[in-house]
Amino acid sequence: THSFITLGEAMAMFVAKTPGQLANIEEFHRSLAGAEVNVAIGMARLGFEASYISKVGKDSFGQFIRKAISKENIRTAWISESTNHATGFMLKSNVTDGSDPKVEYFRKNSAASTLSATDIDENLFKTGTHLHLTGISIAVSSTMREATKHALNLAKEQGCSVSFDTNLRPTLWPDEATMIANINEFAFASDIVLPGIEEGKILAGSDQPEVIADFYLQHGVKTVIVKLGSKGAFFKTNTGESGTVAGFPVEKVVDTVGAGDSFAVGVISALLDGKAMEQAARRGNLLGSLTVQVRGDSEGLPTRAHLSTLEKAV
Ligand code: CKP
Ligand code: MG
Repeated sequence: THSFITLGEAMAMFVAKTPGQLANIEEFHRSLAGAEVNVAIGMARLGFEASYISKVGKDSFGQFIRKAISKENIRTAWISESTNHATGFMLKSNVTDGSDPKVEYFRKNSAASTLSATDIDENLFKTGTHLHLTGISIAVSSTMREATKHALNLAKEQGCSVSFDTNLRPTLWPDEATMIANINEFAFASDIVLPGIEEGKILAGSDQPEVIADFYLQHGVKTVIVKLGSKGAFFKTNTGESGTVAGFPVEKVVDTVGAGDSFAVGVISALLDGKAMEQAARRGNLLGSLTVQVRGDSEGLPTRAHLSTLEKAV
């Protein structure tokens, strides 16, 4: 079996029950958030052995995260506990027009932000097949950035493939130039890079999917998939294969957050299943379309049986 590894910060997420400014919301629904844990959930639901490296606080949010993760059959052995830093959380607004919701983070100096390179167990990578990283982990803190770097190096040493979702979060960076330099450094060192078109504009300086892809391919990346939202995705590989895959029609967009993570699950799982690039991009679109139809980040992610039914239908 293929074993999947990821690293990041999981948070309790409070989603507003009603539309309006977060300051005015009285009722929230709690769920789980964190780009990397979202991907781990998707992979575990599809039957992959998934390991998640993280840190939580010695508090109720930490307990909630641990429980939610073990319920998804993700290995929790690499989730450590901080005794003096609290688990981070976030708020998310409720939108009704399909626009991107507002998010507000309460994660500065969080338990996960104290994760460091010494928390990474080398042995995990000896049996690993694939490592997924995102630009959020490297924005959270310098120690988490070092931990991420260490994981990346171990994965490469052990022959694990590496995917990188650029996931730009400007509010977590001191300035745009620092963000671009750091994100691109990690992207260039990865095998598969998954930027959104808006992210590509900032990182590669072009709004043309192919120019964005070429930018990363020229820096040694093997495969680039540019996410085009409802328009689908553009992929290009270093062997010259390229194409655009249309998005899946969605009746009503409820909440766009988490779509990128679901897209990553589709792509990575399909590649580990031995599918061709075009089918991988198609599965990415399919899973992204499921997630935009629910308010949570991972509630829309399918089991293996559900995915098989959906893929037979298209
Ligand atoms: O790029 P996506 O909308 O797929 O990512 C959403 C996640 O980790 C969400 O779970 C949120 O907690 C975050 O990105 C973040 O830290 O912004
Ligand atoms: Mg994203």
